Amino acid sequence: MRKIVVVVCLLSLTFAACGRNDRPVVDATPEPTTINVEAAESTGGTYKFGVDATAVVDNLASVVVKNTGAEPHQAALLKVADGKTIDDLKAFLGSQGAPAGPPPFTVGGGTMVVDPGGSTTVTQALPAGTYAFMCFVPGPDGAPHFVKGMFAPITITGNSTTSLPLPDGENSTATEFKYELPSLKAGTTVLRVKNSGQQDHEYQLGRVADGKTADDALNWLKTHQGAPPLSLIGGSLVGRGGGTNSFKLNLKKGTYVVSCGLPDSADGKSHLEKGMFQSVTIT
Ligand SMILES: [Cu+2]
Repeated sequence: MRKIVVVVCLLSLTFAACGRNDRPVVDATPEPTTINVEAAESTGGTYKFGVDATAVVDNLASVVVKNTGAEPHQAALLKVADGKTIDDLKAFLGSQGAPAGPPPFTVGGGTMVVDPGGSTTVTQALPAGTYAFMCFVPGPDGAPHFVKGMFAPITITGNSTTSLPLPDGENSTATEFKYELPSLKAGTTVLRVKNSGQQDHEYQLGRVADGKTADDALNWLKTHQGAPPLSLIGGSLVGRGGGTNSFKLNLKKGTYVVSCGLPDSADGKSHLEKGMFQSVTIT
């Protein structure tokens, strides 16, 4: 069989057209494995992820989140710390007040919030370990969706590298307490986001509604009062210590914003309050 493949490659006079198995091993770039996550409410006030979790080859994954529900959802990824379990993670998240000891998890990436009917994809390294997809969006009663069932463990085998090659694209960074954005144009763009700070950060993207401004979006993100003047279009969660991931955007003319709502590790104030918000106008 291999002989036939090689002959076809030679005949086509372009090795690029052949599958990756035919390339020399030194040039092998892993193709991300797709993990589809469907997020929706179901009957009886429960919230569910449908995770199509096949084995992740080469520890590089594209997490594709489709929101088929009626509320905004995300699929953040928390990675259970070495020596800890999913039950330790649940116990920590369910404890009241300040839990004792260090958190039994690190931020493993995943997506930020996408509005109903929307979809967002994050491509990232997934080092071997136990993870949980979680949605932190509050429901009508204020409790986060993960408490109501939007919590899906996933085990990744393989190696533990975090330095896998991501798709080519424009680089952007998140740090305390600001973003650096490349110049962006209308059309399809791949953003590669790196956390160069000391704390975990969100890279929540929103598109400001026509007739509204970036200030309107900032005020709403701080207060959540009234109808949202922006649509939430996804983005990624990037862990401290160099967390990196990438996602594809289809930008149209208009104003977009990126923001982080995580609490500061020192004083508990939201990173948004500390200035972690930036707008960009696409012309
Ligand atoms: Cu932040």
